[in-house]
Amino acid sequence: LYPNMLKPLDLGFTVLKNRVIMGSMHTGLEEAENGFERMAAFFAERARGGVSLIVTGGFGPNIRAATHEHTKMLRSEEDCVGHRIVTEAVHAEDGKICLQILHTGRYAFNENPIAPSAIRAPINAFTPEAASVDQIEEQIQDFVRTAVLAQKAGYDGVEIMGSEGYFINQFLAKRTNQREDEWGGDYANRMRLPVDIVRRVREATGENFIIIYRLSMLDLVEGGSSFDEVMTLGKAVEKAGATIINTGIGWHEARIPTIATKVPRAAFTWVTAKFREGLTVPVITSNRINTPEVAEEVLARGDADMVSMARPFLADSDFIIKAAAGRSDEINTCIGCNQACLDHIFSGKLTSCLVNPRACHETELTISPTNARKNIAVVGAGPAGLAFACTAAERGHSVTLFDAASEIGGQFNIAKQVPGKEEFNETIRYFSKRLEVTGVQTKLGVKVDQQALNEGNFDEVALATGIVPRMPPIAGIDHPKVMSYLDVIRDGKAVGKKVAIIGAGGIGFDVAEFLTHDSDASTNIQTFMREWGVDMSMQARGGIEGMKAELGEPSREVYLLQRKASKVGNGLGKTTGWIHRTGLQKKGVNMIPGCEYLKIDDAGLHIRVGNEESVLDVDNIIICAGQESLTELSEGLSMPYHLIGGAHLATELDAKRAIDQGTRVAATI
Ligand code: FMN
Repeated sequence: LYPNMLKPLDLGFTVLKNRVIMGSMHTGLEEAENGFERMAAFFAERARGGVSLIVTGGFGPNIRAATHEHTKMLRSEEDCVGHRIVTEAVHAEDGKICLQILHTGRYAFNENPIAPSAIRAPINAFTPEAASVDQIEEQIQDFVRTAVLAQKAGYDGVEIMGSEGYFINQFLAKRTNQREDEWGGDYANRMRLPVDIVRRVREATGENFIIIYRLSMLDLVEGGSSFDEVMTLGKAVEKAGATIINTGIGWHEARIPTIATKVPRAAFTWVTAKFREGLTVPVITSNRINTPEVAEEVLARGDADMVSMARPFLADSDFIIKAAAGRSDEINTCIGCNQACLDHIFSGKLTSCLVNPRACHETELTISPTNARKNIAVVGAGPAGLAFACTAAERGHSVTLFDAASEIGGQFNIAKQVPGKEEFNETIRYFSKRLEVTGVQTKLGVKVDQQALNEGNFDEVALATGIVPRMPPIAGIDHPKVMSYLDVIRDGKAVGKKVAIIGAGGIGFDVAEFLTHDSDASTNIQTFMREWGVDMSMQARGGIEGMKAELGEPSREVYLLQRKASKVGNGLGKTTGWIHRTGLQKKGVNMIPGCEYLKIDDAGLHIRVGNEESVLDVDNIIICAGQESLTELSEGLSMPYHLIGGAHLATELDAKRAIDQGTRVAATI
């Protein structure tokens, strides 16, 4: 099974037990109360699950270099005490762990960032100070000090973060480095900083310490590195003493998706493959590798020596042991949604995972065997009902799951049909296997009523009956042109060439995507790169300079309307909203905020925006104006019940809340 993925890698002074590292993620546990204990539990669970090497989230080498002013650091012998809790916990599980040193440079969210030149980043409000020569020396010393302390704290190595547009990357690229001294100008000067850092960290930590250098192989910004420069840097970093080189793709300010669910699996391993040809140290590839099959394929093809998976280890800590035991179908697969990980981090919340609410909550959300076995009915096999049923059954309860539909998944069956959301299939696959493993009795195609529940000898009931789409009170809403999103996506009803969508929340965006999408960009790497204007021949600087995005003519004319006056798509995910907006804009979708719906008739949809009235002469009007909870079963039940998921709250369809709530309620009954 997976011979390439599970093959050990001998680094000379130490052996990694397989070819998978858990990629760096700053989760917010670093700064949380009892953060070290919680990080220890989080990482130890992953080490127990078989990953060969873990990289921590980024830690700043000094306060100006850290992401925030309150970011945790490793600056003194005293700080080692906390870190030792983490390293000891990982070692106790036969794992290895490296500390990532991340200097944010001009990306720091504090008032006085420091960078090669005083050029503000488009994604930051603060303009950095250009570092003096002495200050550059101090930054290097701080990298070295952090590495030495990491070694003292028991880490097996460090990862030096040189990609994603952070400090080191800022020195490398002309875009951000306009210095005229020995740290700027030609490439030999611009790459002096990373090479010096690696060399001096190696000198200070000795031979038997892992140094991973995360190298930006494709900047995806104008004025980024050329591929020749990337190769030159790779060779220099290797010579300076790096043990392993890891792949970084895209600066944070880049406007090309690199990790969202729309990005095809393993979309960027061709870059690492090209890079690897010129090097001798092991090379790691990264981004959107989320199943053992994909990891194996990437390694078998020789694209890299190792793969990094970050979010897949939020989704499932036991990824490796399940794969090794031939139980890949039990893996909870990362769907690349970013809704509970990256979106949380960028809004100051603790990371978790939409498909696994225990991620980063290991000490707080425990699922332990029950000592009072109950007979439980769950009505509705959508995300909330599935999470509840499996968790309750895993704890030892006797669980029967009913759904009127002939398949499990609820609204996930709608989501999975939206182009770019194919990954939702994996969540349904995971749950169908987990129902089997945990022994839930599943009764599909069965519509239960109160009587059946009351007579069924159940101690408790979980009502996860979901929602119905809300029909807004617009004159003419019964017109044959009008459809609900379920008509369109679930039932595949024919839709005309000119369409108005009422409601621009997540579902409105999904429907617009569904109606305008006619390529395989979310599964075909070549199409994806063509549509986003990425050069696969390695000629363009930064991978994009001078490139044009190539898209076919849109197949439909679509209006995406909302009542609110704010920007259309404002409520979408913090780290993915721009991708959805840009994608639809490229397809010519007209987004109209502040829209009042007057009436619907044969002429189309009559609207008023400000004082202007107009008629959109559309063939169809699709309603995505929210939904209402289905709760009628709750009346007249003779036993305690729990309302979960959309049946509990229907404001927006929210799988993250549904799975979290289903799991938490089931963990406590
Ligand atoms: N990469 C870093 O190099 N340093 C970080 O501190 C870091 N923090 C992250 C935090 C979160 C919540 C996530 C989701 C990603 C973070 N990353 C960070 C990027 C990941 O290392 C990785 O490159 C990215 O998630 C793509 O890989 P994946 O598809 O396997 O998740």
